[in-house]
Amino acid sequence: MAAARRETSRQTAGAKRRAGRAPKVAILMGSASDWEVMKSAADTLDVLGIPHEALVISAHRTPERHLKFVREAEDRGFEVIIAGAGMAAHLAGVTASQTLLPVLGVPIGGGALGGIDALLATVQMPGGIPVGTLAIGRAGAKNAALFAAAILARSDSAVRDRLVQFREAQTDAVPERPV
Ligand code: AIR
Repeated sequence: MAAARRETSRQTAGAKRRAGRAPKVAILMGSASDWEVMKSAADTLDVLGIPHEALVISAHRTPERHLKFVREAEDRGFEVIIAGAGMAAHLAGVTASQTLLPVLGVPIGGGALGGIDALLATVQMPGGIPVGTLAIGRAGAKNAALFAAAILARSDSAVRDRLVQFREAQTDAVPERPV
């Protein structure tokens, strides 16, 4: 039964990939409590029309789920991985250690140290395994999505066009004077 379900979901993933709708960006988060912040990444990818998949995967609490995901990620058609976690945030670094896909880390704020703990855990990677680290919290999640879009735009002119439109709309939305 479980094997049949796995087979069906593999076939569905294959069909989506052929139809060009397979998720290109994975949004990982260490806890469902991170979704409030990481939703900014998903919303931004939606605006840019980039298919994505959000998953709760903890390097500490669900290590086997993590390993399975990261080992299959490239074959499943993901091109960029965004990883958001708080506190002792090892998710982005451990993910980067298991894949050649670009990994963008988002430190989640809150907790006793206000996100500085997650920022340092994410940004202070030893030389050899890179994680592109963004700002703490929602701005970081949004920018991780824009960074992912910029990576995809190198080989996808439709994404590049939508990124240009996004920048233009953003500029137009800034008033010349405070209201
Ligand atoms: N976390 C979960 N597993 C490993 C880590 N570092 C992080 C989550 C979340 C924080 O721990 O990313 O930001 C607190 O999780 P929770 O589930 O207690 O709210």
